[in-house]
Amino acid sequence: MTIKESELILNPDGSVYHLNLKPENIANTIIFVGDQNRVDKISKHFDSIEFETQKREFKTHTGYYKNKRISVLSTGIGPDNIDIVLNELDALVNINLQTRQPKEQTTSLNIIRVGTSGSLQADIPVDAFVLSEYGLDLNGMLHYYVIDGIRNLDIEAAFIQKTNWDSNKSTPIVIKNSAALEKKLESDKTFKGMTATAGGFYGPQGRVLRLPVQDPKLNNSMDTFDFNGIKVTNLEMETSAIYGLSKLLGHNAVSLNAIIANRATGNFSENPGKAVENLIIYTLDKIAENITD
Ligand code: R1P
Repeated sequence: MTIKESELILNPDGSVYHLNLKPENIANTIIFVGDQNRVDKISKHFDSIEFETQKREFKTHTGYYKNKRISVLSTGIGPDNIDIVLNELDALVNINLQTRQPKEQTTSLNIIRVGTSGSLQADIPVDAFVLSEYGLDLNGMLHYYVIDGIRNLDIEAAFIQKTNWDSNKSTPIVIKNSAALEKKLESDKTFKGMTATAGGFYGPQGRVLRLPVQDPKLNNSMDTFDFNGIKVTNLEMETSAIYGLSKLLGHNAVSLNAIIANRATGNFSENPGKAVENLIIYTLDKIAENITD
């Protein structure tokens, strides 16, 4: 199968369209951040930087941290951007960009999100780290793919029943992280649970400014959801999309979030920058210690 120019768009220099990257520009282990300014906050810890580029919100630095080659890439906000980022990164490793043929031998990337998020549980305080065992997709992007093999229908059904989920909204999807990568990133510092991924910041996360929301009780029914001990720990905008597309494409993904707000208690971190910095150093050291590729 030759992939047409209209489907896999390349720039005149041969790089993939949105990310501006060529295969040699990325490491096997890639840190995703939302905010493009967070890329420098990570690469400032590198011993050396070999490559830098940016197009729109997609900024990439590749370099070495303690002899480990790592890329850090900003995805911008939301699951729609994750669709672009995962498909273009996968093309870099699993499609021959000259012949436009998928490769027979595929490569698995290690993808680690270092994000910020709001906690839904009173006992997961601001400044804590959450490692998402599951992504709970509330935004619907993944429904455009064939996802039957990656769903967790029992948890989804329980969530739909508990929240009395309105069928006009996209059906929730639950996707597991990479257990192997989780082992390499976890510690007694990481809270674990299910991260809900919304397709917006205000209404889709239950924030009311001037517009009423379809279900004002949603956050409350989410924070009391419990499926055999699996609780919805936090709410953000990327994790389920990363987990879903990574699983479908054969990559390993884990999402770590610094909790900067607690929606249950109403608290906000006094120093969110410090919370993110702590998570950055934690993640870089875990990668250097435990990921060999
Ligand atoms: C919203 O302010 C953004 O912050 C969170 C959300 O997921 C969303 O992208 O994550 P990042 O700080 O990684 O962008």
